[in-house]
Amino acid sequence: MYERFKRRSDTVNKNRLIDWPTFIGALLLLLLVTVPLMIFPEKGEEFVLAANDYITTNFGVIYLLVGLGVFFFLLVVAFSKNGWVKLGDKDEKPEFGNFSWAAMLFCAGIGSSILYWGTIEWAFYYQGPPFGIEAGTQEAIQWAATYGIFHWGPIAWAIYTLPALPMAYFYYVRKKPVLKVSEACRPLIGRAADGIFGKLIDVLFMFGLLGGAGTTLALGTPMIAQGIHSLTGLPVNMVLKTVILLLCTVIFAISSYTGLRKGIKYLSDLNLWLAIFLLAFVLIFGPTLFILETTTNSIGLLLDNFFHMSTWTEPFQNIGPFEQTGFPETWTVFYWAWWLVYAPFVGLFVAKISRGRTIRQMVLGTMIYGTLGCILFFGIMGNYGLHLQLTGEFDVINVLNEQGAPRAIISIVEQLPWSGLMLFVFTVLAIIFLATTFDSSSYILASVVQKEVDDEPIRWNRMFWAFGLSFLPLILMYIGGLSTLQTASIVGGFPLLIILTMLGWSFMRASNGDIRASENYKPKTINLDPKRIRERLRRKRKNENK
Ligand code: NM2
Repeated sequence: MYERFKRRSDTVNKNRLIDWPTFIGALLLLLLVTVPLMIFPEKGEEFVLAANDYITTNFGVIYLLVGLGVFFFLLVVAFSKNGWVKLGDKDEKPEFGNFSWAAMLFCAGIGSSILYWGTIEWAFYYQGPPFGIEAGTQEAIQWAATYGIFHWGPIAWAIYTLPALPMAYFYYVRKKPVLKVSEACRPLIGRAADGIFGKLIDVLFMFGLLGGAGTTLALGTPMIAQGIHSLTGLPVNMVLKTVILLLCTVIFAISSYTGLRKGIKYLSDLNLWLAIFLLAFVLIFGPTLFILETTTNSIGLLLDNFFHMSTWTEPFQNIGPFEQTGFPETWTVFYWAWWLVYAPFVGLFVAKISRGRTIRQMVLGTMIYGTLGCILFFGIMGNYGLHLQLTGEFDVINVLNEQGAPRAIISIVEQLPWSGLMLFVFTVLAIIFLATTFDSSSYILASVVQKEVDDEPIRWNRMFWAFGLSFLPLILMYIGGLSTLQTASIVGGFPLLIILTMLGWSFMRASNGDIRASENYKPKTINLDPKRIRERLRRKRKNENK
């Protein structure tokens, strides 16, 4: 009896931890956006597309500048005194080993989209190259193999890493048991973090993430469906897509339910091993030399042109004889916006798993492991497809243009030796990649709607957001509004540009202040005394004359 009573009162006590205004605010905002889209899909789509056009055209340059700025900022943080600060107590060892840490961070931040774009992105650039280069030329092909790596490279990972700084700092150094974006802005906005402004920041972040996850599902589900169709012959229809979505949801719900140290960790490790197997197989049994050469060449091209690519705005578009390709808006700006809506979530997650590391280890680890992982996917999967195209073994571009990207991706995998097995591995990997992104997002969404997160967010709360994450895309998939939601999330993520800047600023303010106040702080400036210098020189001359 007492036990039952105690359990009930524990639950009631735990429920007090829920931050209801944020919880309900996020739900309301979502309904506010999705219900009109359900009732007026066409008008809604028109409006969202126009808003997207307006933002990417007029503010595209800001996205590019923020991307580059964040990259430099993180390098400065990593190599300055701020980077040496330990996230945790003095003698604390990292909570997770390097492999699991890298696996978790990669699998949280990267979903099935890497299998999608990693395999096919080159084909889009092949046909629509950047910098006004003619399509199909050797130069265009080199860029086709390179641009994907840039869009999934150091700047993209820097956007992911920045929010982790203040969040990890407040959680493990200042020991505030709150995992929220608003909390990380506190040094800048003060008490407003507890008020309506703070709630708005959290709700906006949640809205962006739910929409960004919608984009992931919109890309991942048809690709998995194509894989299952090729494996089993089942027709690709709504029923199959719904079953896939539900299956993924069940997997990531279980993973999220069992928590960080069990489900999320094991699924991430499995994810990484399977990915290593796929990549090694394609590298060994595919055109190994071509893959190595093209990837190496792409890395060089990228390093040579890093600044050009990160600042290319296509400035003379539509002026005089110059035609607009829209490349920067369609690709780079879209990508930065997509990484941005995921960034606070990945930041919160990276922060949570980084106990016992220094800030410098966290920052460089995320940027380096993340970029390397993406290079592997784009270099191996992408160049395998490119090789099929160039040798004429398989006309990827034709399938892409005639039957769409999911079919083209699966057809590329079907060209591998032991195609049945490899298709199976690819499809399972896509499902797990999806699940590992969604288990950590539901974990983080649950943390944000709690006033405090003791060790892990409350279980029913984690479950609620796990199902919430796929419920909305599911409905939108039926009425055909999913692509509108994607665009809406990119538009909705616009305020995150400001929030990101606030997060960086807030970290610097807090950490600089704390470092200065700490006992073993030594100021870096040396004030030289001219009198003493003159004295020293005089003595030296005297000695020499002797
Ligand atoms: N990013 C990395 O769909 C996914 O793979 C999740 C996508 C932002 C482009 C993240």
